[in-house]
Order: sequence, then C-alpha cells, then structure tokens
Amino acid sequence: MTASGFLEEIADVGRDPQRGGYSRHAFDAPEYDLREWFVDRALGLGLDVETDRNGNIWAWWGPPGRNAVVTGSHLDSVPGGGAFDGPLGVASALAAVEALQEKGFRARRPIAVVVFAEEEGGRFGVPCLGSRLLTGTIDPDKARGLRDADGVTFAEAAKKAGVDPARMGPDEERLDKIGRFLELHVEQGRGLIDLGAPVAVGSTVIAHGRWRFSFSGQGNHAGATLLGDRADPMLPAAATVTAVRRLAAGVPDARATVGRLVPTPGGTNVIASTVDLWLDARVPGEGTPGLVAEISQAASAAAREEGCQLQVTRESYSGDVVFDDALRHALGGWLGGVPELPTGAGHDAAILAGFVPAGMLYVRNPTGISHSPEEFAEAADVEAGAQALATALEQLAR
Ligand code: HGY
Ligand code: MN
Ligand code: MN
Ligand code: MN
Repeated sequence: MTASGFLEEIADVGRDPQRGGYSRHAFDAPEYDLREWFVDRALGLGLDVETDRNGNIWAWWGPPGRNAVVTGSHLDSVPGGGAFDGPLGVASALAAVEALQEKGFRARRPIAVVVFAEEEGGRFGVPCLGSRLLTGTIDPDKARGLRDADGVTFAEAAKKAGVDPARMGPDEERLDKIGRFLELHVEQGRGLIDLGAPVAVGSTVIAHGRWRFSFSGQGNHAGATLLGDRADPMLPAAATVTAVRRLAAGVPDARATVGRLVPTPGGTNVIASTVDLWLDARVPGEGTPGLVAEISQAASAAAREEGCQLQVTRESYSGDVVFDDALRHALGGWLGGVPELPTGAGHDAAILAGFVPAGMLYVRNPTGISHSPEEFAEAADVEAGAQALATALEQLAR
C-alpha cells in the first residue's frame, strides 16, 4: 500500500464539520479509531504491537532490541487541523516498512514504528505529552492531572483507553532500545515551496512554550452595571492579545500567538468573571522567556488598570533543538543531497533529540499552511517522502 493509500483509509475519521478539517484528540473516539486502524495495519504487516506505559503505540519489525531504528509520528490533531500533520509520518512509516518487506530487505537491527500520544496538546494542553513522559521531561503527576475542557484528566482518559496511569513515567529501558529516531512530517511552512524540492532533512526546531494567562474580575450584568463600576477581565485580555503582536514584532524572528481565549461564563449579556487566554511563544535561541516577561508586564498593567487580577502559568517549554549532525549528513548523502530545513514547528523528534540521535524528513506542502484544513501534500511528494524514508530505514538498519 502506498502512503497515500494508507492516508486515504483514514480520510473520514474525525472530520470536524463545524470547524472544517479534523479534530482528533488524545484518547477521544476518533483518535481511538485511528489507533485501532494503526494496530490493525501494523499487525497486517506482521509487526509486533504494544502500547507502552505512557499510551504510545510501538509496532516492531523484529524482536524489540537495542540499536533499533525507530520512525513514526502522531495521529492526534489540533482542533480543525489538516489531514497530514502527524498521520503523514505514520502512513509513510507503514508504507516504507511494507516496501522494504516486499523487496526482501533483511534488517540487521530492529525497526519500529511508533505513534506518540497527545503530540498537539489539543486536549490536555501540553504538546508532545507521550514523548515527554517517555523521556521523563514532564512530571508524571503533572501529566496525570492535566484536564481537558470538560475536566477529564489525562489519567482518566488514558485509563479508559486501557493504559494504567499509575505506571506512567520515564521509560529508560525503552529509550535504551532506540539507536536512531527519524520522523517524517508534512512541512508546515513555505520552505520547500521556495526551495522547489519535494523532500528536505530537518536541521533545527526553535524554542517554544505555552503560558496560560488567567484574568479575574467581577462578573456582572451587562445592562445594569455602569462602566465606572466594572472590573471586566475581557479588557486586559484584549489588551494582552494586541500587546503580544506589538512586543513580538520587536524581537527578530519571534512568533507569538493567542489562538485560544475563553471567557467565563461566556454570556452575551454578562460581564465575564474570568478570562483565560493561552500564549504560544517561540523565539530562536534564548529569547522566549524574555519576550514572555515583557508580555506579562503589559498584561499586569492592563489588569491593574481595570481592577482585575492576573495569574500567569507556564504550561510547557522546550529549548532550541539541533538534530543529530551525523544523521543529518548521512540522510543528505543517502537522499542525493536534499536540502536541510529549519522549522518553527515542534515535533516528538525534537523531544527525543535530547536523548537519542534523532532527525526529521519533511514533505512539501504546496499551500505553506498548516494547523488548518488547507494543509496539503501532493500524492507525488507523499510518495517521494515515503521512498526517502524507506531508503533511510534501509541504510540505518542494514
Ligand atoms: O505546535 C507545534 O509546533 C506542533 O505542530 N505540535
Ligand atoms: Mn501540529
Ligand atoms: Mn505534528
Ligand atoms: Mn555538520
């Protein structure tokens, strides 16, 4: 089956008619169906499948062992996300394994395809939750207690999916098995469009983090409360959204976004009692905390002015990542000198890069748009990516 064929099989799972695109979140019904699909397809390829203590699924070609060549990505999406972010890496991995099997390749090292849990943080708020738990870069108690918008904890959701939350935590023994990790991913910007190439090797991922700004004031009646008598948290929240763009514009190459803002109780004729907004801030190098500090200052001043309180909580942060130099160079050689590409998008490979030699391959996205239904990859580029991955796996496992 081609990578496009595998993608086609899941094209209707988790469509979101209201937002457009797909909404597939950790352990919810659509993602559960995708997990089942993956397990079924992996078993069909004769792979041995297991779910690890953190809810990541591992499909082994050959007995699990040291120096394994591991590839894979994620199946969860952002709300209203595209069809390729995550699933392209999983479908390409299945297609690459099948292609190597069909040519009679005899791997001298184990090969595994992994599906990581909650990469987008779309349900529980922390991105790369499965790979952070695997590597011990998040406290398991914090992970277990993360709540979704309905108050369901990650532990409860995982338990329903058959994962024992009490066992969540760093998995050194499993990490020890990984000789190389290579993730294929749809590109989420314009790099490959501008380079005019179908595939690239990942070079770096810039630092990025998420902060929650909780403004609290006095909920009240929209008609009976004079303006002078208000402590309306929507005002400092709005001032913060514009401050994010104004302050980030002054920091070279910074990206800062407020994509989610939730007033409570959220009535049209109600002055909100609280407003929560989430900041996604990313600055290459060490600049992210400084930018967030400036934004927090502006937010505090706006809160004071409106007689509101503000609490700022860091929910996640990961520093700059440079992928394994030797692996990058080897990939470049094996793949006929494909270009290298830095990105601002985060990936599980960037979390693993702190523990094992890790790398990435990107496939051209002719729209240059991602985290949106418009995200796309042409079939020819999808196959070029799967072929590149098969070549890399063969070279790494021979
Ligand atoms: O947010 C990111 O950069 C990634 O798509 N999870
Ligand atoms: Mn994404
Ligand atoms: Mn992704
Ligand atoms: Mn070098």
